[in-house]
Amino acid sequence: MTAAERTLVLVKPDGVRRGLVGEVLRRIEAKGYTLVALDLRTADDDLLGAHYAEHEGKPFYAPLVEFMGSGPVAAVVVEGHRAIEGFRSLAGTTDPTTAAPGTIRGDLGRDWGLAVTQNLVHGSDSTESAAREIGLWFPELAPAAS
Ligand code: RTP
Ligand code: MG
Repeated sequence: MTAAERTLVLVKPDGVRRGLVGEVLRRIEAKGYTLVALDLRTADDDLLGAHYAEHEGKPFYAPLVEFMGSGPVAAVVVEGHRAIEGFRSLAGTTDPTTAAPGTIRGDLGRDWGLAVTQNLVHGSDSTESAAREIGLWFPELAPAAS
């Protein structure tokens, strides 16, 4: 028996502006995962810098941080067996133009000709990044130090 996992999902500012929070949550719940935390907030540069530290120095970093701070995001902690991999599969690949139909990005996203790839959602990509990201966005959920 494997342990249930938690992953951090963000509905990015483009998804919130387009009124797609409910649609994203519907897909997560319909898949059978559980929502364990949910918060709508506009992230500051400190939080976004920590969240996207792995991308610092890349050409898309500055426009990405600017975009992600341009309005509220819905931050969600999602739980279930293999939820990290499962949500990445629901989200589809990074580029919404070529993401498979049936996925969130493939069904609902497109290229708007903007400076940064606006692709509606974020999902943690490993157990390590999920723990790190949940600690950043929901410090009250961080596991107690042993
Ligand atoms: P995410 O972290 O948002 O779940 O997306 P991801 O794993 O599919 O993509 P990642 O490589 O981690 O990149 C983070 C976000 O940066 C923007 N991006 N733009 N070449 C580009 O213009 C480019 N590459 C990445 C996207 O918003 C991507 O989701
Ligand atoms: Mg990523």
